[in-house]
Amino acid sequence: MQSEQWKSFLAPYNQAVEELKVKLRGIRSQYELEHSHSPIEFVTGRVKPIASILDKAKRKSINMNSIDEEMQDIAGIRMMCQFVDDIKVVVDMLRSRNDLEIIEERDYITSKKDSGYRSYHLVVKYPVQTIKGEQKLLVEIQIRTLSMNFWATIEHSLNYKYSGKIPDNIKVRLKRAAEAAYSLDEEMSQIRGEIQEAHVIFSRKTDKNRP
Ligand code: 0O2
Repeated sequence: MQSEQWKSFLAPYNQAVEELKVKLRGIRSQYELEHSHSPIEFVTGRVKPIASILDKAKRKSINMNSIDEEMQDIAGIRMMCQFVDDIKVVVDMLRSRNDLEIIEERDYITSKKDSGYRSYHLVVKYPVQTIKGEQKLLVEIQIRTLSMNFWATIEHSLNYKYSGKIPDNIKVRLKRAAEAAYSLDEEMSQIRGEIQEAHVIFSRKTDKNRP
């Protein structure tokens, strides 16, 4: 594809990511208005860079003519939660939405990846309105706790640094770190009530100080 072709191919994916970020961040704002615990801490999104699309297509022998069907994460959304239990709440919330259709679910929390990676992945079909009509696109939504995200971000950078060949001794440490991150999640779940009360008190206090 030439540069102009890439631009028009990726434009609806950009639109999907921007729209979903606004919509999903809106859920958090609604919880904040009600001073109740939001299962969503923050939301990020990105369109896969062209180099990564080409690299993945090569790695997985994906035909460029069917890339929109075969590559499910050209558009990607990440939703970060405080607690492991929040992930299920977010997944249920997404299942009940009528602006997207869930195509596939991958639970890397119950069955973590070999690397130690944990996250809940949903592949959804999301309709974007374009000047040429509606276009339904695949979007991958990754839902994870803050500590799963911390681990994944670090591991992703190391993978990049070592071009996918992380030395064995670091791999072992990363697996240990993944378990430590999961223990942190479990500990936090145990004191969830305390943490939530503190949040409510704190958000009321900051609200009072606002004009
Ligand atoms: P990006 O955008 O740089 O994050 P595959 O891509 O082969 O792993 P598949 O079937 O395409 O697998 O989809 P899957 O399993 O849902 O994983 C795709 C994305 O999940 C990856 O995207 C990562 O974001 C994340 N992921 C999966 N496994 C790991 C892992 O072991 N470590 C980390 N840090 N992230 C992981 P990309 O393609 O890496 O791109």
